[in-house]
Amino acid sequence: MLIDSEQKVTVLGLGYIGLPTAALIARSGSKVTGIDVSRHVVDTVNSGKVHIEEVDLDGLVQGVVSRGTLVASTEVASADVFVIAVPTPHDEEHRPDIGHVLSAARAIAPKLQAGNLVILESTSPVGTTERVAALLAELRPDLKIPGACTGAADIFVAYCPERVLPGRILVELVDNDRCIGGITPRCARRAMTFYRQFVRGACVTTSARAAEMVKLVENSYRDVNIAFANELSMMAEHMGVDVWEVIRLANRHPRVSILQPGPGVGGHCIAVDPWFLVHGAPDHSQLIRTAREVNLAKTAHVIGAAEMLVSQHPEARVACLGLAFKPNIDDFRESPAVEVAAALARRFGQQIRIVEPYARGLPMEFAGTGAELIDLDTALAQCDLLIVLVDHDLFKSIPIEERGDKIVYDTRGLWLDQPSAANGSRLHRAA
Ligand code: SAJ
Repeated sequence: MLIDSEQKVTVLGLGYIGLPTAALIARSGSKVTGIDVSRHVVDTVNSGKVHIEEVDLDGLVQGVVSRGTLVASTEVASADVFVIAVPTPHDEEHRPDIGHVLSAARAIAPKLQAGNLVILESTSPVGTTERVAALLAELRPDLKIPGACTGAADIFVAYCPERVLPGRILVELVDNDRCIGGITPRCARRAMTFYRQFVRGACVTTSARAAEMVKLVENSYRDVNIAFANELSMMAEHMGVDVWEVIRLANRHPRVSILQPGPGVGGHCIAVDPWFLVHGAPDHSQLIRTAREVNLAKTAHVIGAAEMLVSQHPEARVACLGLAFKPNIDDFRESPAVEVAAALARRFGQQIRIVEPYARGLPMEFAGTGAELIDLDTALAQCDLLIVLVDHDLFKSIPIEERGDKIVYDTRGLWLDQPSAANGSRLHRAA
């Protein structure tokens, strides 16, 4: 990999993507300034520490900060390359909000010089990079901005989505292929040269609009496929069939690969990004919209089934196993497990205990409910009813001897050797 050690890079937004990206670029030799609106985040990074949990990130940040190749600031300074990695939230109606992206563009505009490269990495509705370029053109009429000028532009503007999996961010930032969309082909080529400095995966160029859509399509593809599995699980339960067995057998077909049902889809990407596509083309997105609705309905279905089970066993001590949005991580944002457990806690109060090896305390959703956080050994010793919400390795490893005498509602298909109080043929115990 070719490294330009004189290159100055500014990364705007020091969150789950921005901080690891800034640290990796700094490790590859460039001088990096990480910008964040939060003074706390800036101070934490400048002291060589991290404010987010991610495998190996603490050591990497400590190293690049102590070598002086990464510094954090609340003020944008001039640079050769600007990378925008700020959040793109959505409102109650799931409409995307690109306000932070446009604010970042406004902060960059006064610092821009001919030859600069501006890259948007935030997950964005199709057309956002063009809006960024248009805004820069409006704020800097002295510069020729791509898309808003004839002939060769003075700066380069491109879109390059991240596609990393939480828990593997540092590995995947380097190894995954990157899809790089330029406002013009020249912009894409310039951005590709930048990424090749620290990415080992292939860097493939396209237009900015196509790259924006690629990111949304990847997560929508996964959402639609999880919705298929979740719909099967509700259908199989209704028909008295074990969905896990059906999926396992169907997946023996060489061209079938069904994903796993669960209590719904969590996290801040797969449950959100499909709406960006739906809002971009509302009359042409029936399947993607319906998939979202099926995945939301699955959470409501699990809450209903769990509530019925607990009310059928008023004397039982209940343990909900897991709160994270997926296995083996400490991220509880948009987690269906939190939604289910908190609904039970609100209705049944002290009857509900929570086991979450990755939590130090219960999230605010449980405030005032009387539910208690306990460890796994205590739950196995004291509880009669187990509701499996997350497939943490720790739960997978519980042998049948320690749970065989309990009533189980297994939403993840974790313990296939034990009847479950839902999911079709393993229904006997709740009946
Ligand atoms: N899930 C199921 N059944 C499955 C697989 C997943 O119910 O068979 C659920 C999980 O339990 C979880 C949710 O889906 O609640 C999402 O988990 P995930 O591991 O599928 O994905 P994320 O949200 O951690 O990361 C995704 C990834 N996108 C794709 O796999 C297409 C990642 O590569 C993206 O970078 C990330 O979104 C992002 O930042 O957009």
